[in-house]
Amino acid sequence: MDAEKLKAEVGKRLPLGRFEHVLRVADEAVRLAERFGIDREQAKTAALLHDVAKAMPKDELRRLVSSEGDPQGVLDFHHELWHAPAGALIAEQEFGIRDKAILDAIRFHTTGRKGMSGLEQVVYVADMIEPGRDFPGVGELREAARESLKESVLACSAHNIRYLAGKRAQIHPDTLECFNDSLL
Ligand code: DGI
Ligand code: FE
Ligand code: FE
Repeated sequence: MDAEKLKAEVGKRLPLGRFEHVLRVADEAVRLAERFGIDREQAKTAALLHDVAKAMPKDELRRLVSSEGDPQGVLDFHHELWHAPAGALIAEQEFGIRDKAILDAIRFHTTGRKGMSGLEQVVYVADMIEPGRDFPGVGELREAARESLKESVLACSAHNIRYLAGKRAQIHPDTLECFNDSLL
């Protein structure tokens, strides 16, 4: 599927505001990919599909994630985490994506994980710093993304953990492992 067709199909599944976020993440992911020597086509495809499951009802997401046995154990955590593995399944089953590297970039875009590939890092960071994001500290995250992908992941991950702890939200092991691993 070419990028224009992919955009149109993703657009059918998302409310306009969310779709616009996806388009900005795709542009940001391509910029980061070019800056850090990651394949731009993989980055674009993964970014366009990263939130493809975001508008699905909770019971549908639960069903999808259960169908593969919930390998990351996200079902015991906040339902915000479910659209990431569900998105990887939709990308594979309904968009015919067979590239495991792209599917993993979708699957781990919310929590991150230890040992992320360059492609996974690009999508994870692009999702947080796309130009429509406006939260305290986003400027520093954008700053880090000018220098180093690894430093960006560390900065984004530290930000997430502070934010989640601040609102007393349960932190998924992959979120913590992403942070710990970025320190190495
Ligand atoms: O889908 P987006 O809104 O573009 O962004 P996202 O997929 O990165 O994150 C969705 C939400 O998930 C965001 O508000 C932060 C939250 N999140 C990330 N890691 C964890 C988490 N929430 C909990 N409870 N635990 C986590 O480990
Ligand atoms: Fe997301
Ligand atoms: Fe997103």
